Amino acid sequence: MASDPDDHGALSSSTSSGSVSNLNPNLSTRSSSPSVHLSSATEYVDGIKNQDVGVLSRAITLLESTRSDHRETARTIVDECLPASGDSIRVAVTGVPGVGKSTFIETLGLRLVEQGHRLAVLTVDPTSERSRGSILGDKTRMGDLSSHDNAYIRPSPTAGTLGGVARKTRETIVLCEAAGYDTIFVETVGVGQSEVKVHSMVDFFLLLALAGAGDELQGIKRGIVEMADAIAINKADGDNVAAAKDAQAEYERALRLLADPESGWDPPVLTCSALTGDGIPAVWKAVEDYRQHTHDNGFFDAQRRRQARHWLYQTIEQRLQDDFFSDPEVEAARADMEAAVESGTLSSFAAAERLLEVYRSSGGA
Ligand SMILES: Nc1nc2c(ncn2[C@@H]2O[C@H](COP(=O)(O)OP(=O)(O)OP(=O)(O)O)[C@@H](O)[C@H]2O)c(=O)[nH]1
Ligand SMILES: [Mg+2]
Repeated sequence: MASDPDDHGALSSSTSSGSVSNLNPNLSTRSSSPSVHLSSATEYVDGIKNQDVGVLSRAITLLESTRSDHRETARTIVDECLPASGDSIRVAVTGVPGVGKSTFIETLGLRLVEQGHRLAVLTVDPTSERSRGSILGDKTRMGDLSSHDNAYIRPSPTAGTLGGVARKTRETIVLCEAAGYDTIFVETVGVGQSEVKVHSMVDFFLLLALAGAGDELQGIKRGIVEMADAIAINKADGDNVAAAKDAQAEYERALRLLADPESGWDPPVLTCSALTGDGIPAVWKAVEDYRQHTHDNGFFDAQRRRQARHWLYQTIEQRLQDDFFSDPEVEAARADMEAAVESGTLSSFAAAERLLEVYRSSGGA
């Protein structure tokens, strides 16, 4: 149960908008229901189960809200959707900025929806500071996909800590599955901590990489390569095909040095072009083969159970942190404690104990 050092809970989420109507106004453009006010969680759940995209979008907006009454309703919605969720494949698409994640999702996604799959695309963005422009940019990049009836694209919430954003993404997966989406793609934006969070909510972790593997392997943390269930060298097109093959061999060598994964699955290294579509079906075949393999050996369900346990504790941590940092008495005492720690008159540990004492005696615990 690792705590996230960058995660300050309510410290930063308190700067986000508390009003549902202000959040993500550029959501689904295909809302099929009029914007009537839905009051009860049951109405939301019914709408979601009826595959009403407008209701789904508004339920996700509730999840993202910082208002406690919204969160309360959202928690009930998630609870009631849970039994209808889970029948899906959840795939993380990761890789350095510009590797082609969005283009890859667009190309593969279009194939899948045309085969009759229902696809939800979510993003986890640890920077949390993206301008509206780049979010709209992503939607434009996935233009054909986002206008398809079988696809639902939901950008990351624009505010909140990584821990908070990850929890919301995890809950959003539940709602999307209850709304009948059988394939979930989670695109991570940026590299580092976000991959670790996303790894704990997906069945399959796809790492996109680029040719120039020598440099590339150093840029991508070893831990991220270790999490990969497949690596696809993207942009294997035009003059870049030979370099992509070299990179493929290099990654294969790198993978051989790693311990065998617990899934018993041998992660393949493939090449593809999200632009031309070359090699994309083979990447999807790897996902399907993995699914079959891990269903047969029990790893698929075991991993989901472990993830559910992980999120139990993540949620507790997050809630405790939020409660602590939003406590007015803690808030009032913090500046003095910080000053004492900085001037060396009090140790960090003693100051922490005092703040926790303030929290407990204010009725927080
Ligand atoms: N030649 C070539 N270009 C590609 C390919 N895939 C993506 N690109 C281009 O690479 C650029 C970045 O692609 P994106 O799909 O936005 O990359 P991303 O990984 O989603 O980027 P971020 O979301 O910013 O992290 C765009 O200009 C794409 O057109 C490919 O297979 N071949
Ligand atoms: Mg992208």
